[in-house]
Amino acid sequence: MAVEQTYLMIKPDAVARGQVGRIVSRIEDTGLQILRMELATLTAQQAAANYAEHEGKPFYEGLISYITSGPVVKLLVSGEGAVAVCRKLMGATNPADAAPGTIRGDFGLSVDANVIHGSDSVESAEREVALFFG
Ligand code: DAT
Ligand code: MG
Repeated sequence: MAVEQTYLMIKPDAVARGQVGRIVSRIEDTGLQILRMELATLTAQQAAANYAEHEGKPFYEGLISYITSGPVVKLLVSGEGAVAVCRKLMGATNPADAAPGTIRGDFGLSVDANVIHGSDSVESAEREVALFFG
């Protein structure tokens, strides 16, 4: 494995429920390094760019309105195998399927309010880091 960067984002439901500190602790506990961390509300353009692969799907419009509905915490995380380490830490997309001990398994409410986003590949990470941290 190589040192990678990945983009994580704590979603509006988790920010609203006051779960940011506990989620950030789990990221820090992996030993990966947080290089940037920022509270912000996404623009519609940023949301559309981040989720372009899902355009046209039945859940797309709801996803865009949800992710822009309130502040998120944007994170740039770095370390050995950071993309895969973070995907494993997040757990399955649907919290109902996510294992206990994963962020979605422990904090997630539903597939459309599933607490955290994480890049799914090194290529996605490069695009998302550029999109959200320029
Ligand atoms: P992931 O976030 O695990 O990479 P994804 O890229 O397939 O999952 O989907 C992006 C987001 O879209 C996901 O975090 C929540 C939402 N989503 C996915 N499938 C959904 C569905 N069937 N119903 C509602 N929302 C969904
Ligand atoms: Mg995805």
